[in-house]
Amino acid sequence: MSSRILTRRQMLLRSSSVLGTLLLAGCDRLANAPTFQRVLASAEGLTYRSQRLLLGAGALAREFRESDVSPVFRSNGTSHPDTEIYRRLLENDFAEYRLAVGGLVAKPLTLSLAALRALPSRTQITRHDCVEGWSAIGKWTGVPLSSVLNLAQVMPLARYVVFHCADSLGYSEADTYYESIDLLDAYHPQTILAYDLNGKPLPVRNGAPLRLRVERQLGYKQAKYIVGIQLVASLSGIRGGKGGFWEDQGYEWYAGI
Ligand SMILES: Nc1nc2c(c(=O)[nH]1)N[C@H]1C(S)=C(S)[C@@H](COP(=O)(O)O)O[C@H]1N2
Ligand SMILES: [Mo]
Repeated sequence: MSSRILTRRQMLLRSSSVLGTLLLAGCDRLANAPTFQRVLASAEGLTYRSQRLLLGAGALAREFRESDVSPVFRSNGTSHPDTEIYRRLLENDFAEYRLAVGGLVAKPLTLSLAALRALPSRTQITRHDCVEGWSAIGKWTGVPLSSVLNLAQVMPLARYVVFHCADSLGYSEADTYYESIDLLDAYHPQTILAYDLNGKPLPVRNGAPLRLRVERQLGYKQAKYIVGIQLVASLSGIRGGKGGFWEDQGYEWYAGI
């Protein structure tokens, strides 16, 4: 590469020596090599580690100005959950809503919306990128996930945060949406449990009453309709074992932008 200006993808590829060697060696012969599939399977892990190395664990996603906010923040996936649990919560305008925080924590919590709103908040204007090819800029207000985790006192064995949602995209009501992130993203300053969009309570279509914003990852990681947060040591025991509703269908778990 002669150009001094590297794209981020080139940098990521360069920084992963295994993948770099593979690319230089030419693909035809390698496609038949028995280890090739295994290396491909680990390429996602390489991207994840390379991105962390290059961008740093604490690097911030870009934030925008008020004037950049999209006039309409469209909805994707579930836009109106039709599960029994959600119908009941919506009936009373979320007065009975409680966020349950459990798993590997010393102090399991149940938090009402009032309790969440009473905690120090953070507001950020960020761009949401969906794999289906659309983006939107929104102003999100919520409580940093780190504050909630600190209240619950995360135990040393915990490595991932799992978000359980109230909507089902599957064939049964039990097949609810879920997502997960690691603790690096969980404690990142821009990772918030958002309750407001553009200065108003979240509309149902955008995840009322509480949704995740984890700004360095793609749209499907931004879990809506969160009712439970679970700290775990491994994702293998949860549902399909891949860490999320779409991940269980083959999407990548680390969806870095
Ligand atoms: N609970 C839940 N969260 C979800 C989804 C969903 O269907 N259910 N869809 C995901 C996808 S693919 C995207 S792009 C965003 C869409 O968020 P929006 O509806 O606010 O645009 O939510 C993500 N989080
Ligand atoms: Mo998406």
